[in-house]
Amino acid sequence: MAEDNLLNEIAAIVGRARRPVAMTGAGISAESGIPTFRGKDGFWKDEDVTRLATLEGFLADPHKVWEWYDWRRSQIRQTRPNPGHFAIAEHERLVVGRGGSFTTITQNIDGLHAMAGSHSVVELHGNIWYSRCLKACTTELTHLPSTPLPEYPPPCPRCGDILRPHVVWFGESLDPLVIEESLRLAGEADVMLVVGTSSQVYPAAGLPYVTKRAGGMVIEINLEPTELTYSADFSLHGRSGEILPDLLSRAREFAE
Ligand code: BV8
Repeated sequence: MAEDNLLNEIAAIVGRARRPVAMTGAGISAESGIPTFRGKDGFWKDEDVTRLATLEGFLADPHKVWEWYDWRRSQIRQTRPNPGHFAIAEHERLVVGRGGSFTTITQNIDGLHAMAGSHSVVELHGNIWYSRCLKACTTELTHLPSTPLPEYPPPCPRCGDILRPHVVWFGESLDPLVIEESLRLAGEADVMLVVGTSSQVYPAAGLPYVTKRAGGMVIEINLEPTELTYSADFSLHGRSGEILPDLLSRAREFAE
């Protein structure tokens, strides 16, 4: 764990920030028991998940891809937010209560930030509890809260064709409005906390550089160095479920 005076130096910066943003990845949910994308977790039934998480992979075998997503849904269903999620939600309340703004931009599709009480959340890559008609017979989303699903792939309740998970797959563009909002937030942020992401997947991985170019500070929290570490103003190595509660409670001492 970083020594006290470094943590206090960072806490002072975070505590004084009026427009902080948190940008999170799979690592913040790892301590809730949800596997990350890389490393040993990057496979499901010996399938490379980055091949499954593509439109081509889905069209090739909608049943198998839905089986994978529903397995992940069943995993997520058994999890709860961890102290890292709660610390971010608490800090949002503190900053907003002082007249500032705080948004969590997440790459995760598990919904745990909202479950922990975060109100302002931008889900860059969608949400595993929602689906939409593959043929786009409507723009309406279908909420599928229960798991396991009765059948794979689930039918569209409107046209009877098949539903797809409401997530962004590799090779698919993000919702332009979501990109616009996340770029605006990153450009206005005085501090960006980048938590639990390997910083490999774009355009999400580009957001910290937007903050830096606009004069904001980037603080990385990760178990290990990443592609962002060199450019970050500070990099704290350790578990987000331990670092975030400590750092953000110290930040409250410096809040103006
Ligand atoms: C796009 C949702 C424009 C689905 C995800 C070739 C062809 C097509 C596209 C590309 C291409 N080459 C590059 C691209 C762009 C591509 C990309 O960036 N690829 C990478 C791999 C090079 N991006 C895209 O395709 C994006 N769209 O660019 O559109 C376009 C269109 C067509 C053609 C070109 C461009 C869409 C990307 C979105 C993909 N969807 N998820 C689902 O979840 O099923 S991505 C998925 O992986 C996550 O959402 C996340 O974004 C991403 C990375 O995962 P991380 O969150 O970082 O997690 P990871 O496992 O990697 O790392 C965990 C980290 O946590 C580690 O650093 C670890 O140390 C740390 N950690 C672990 N435990 C803890 C911890 N830290 C702290 N505490 C702990 N306890």
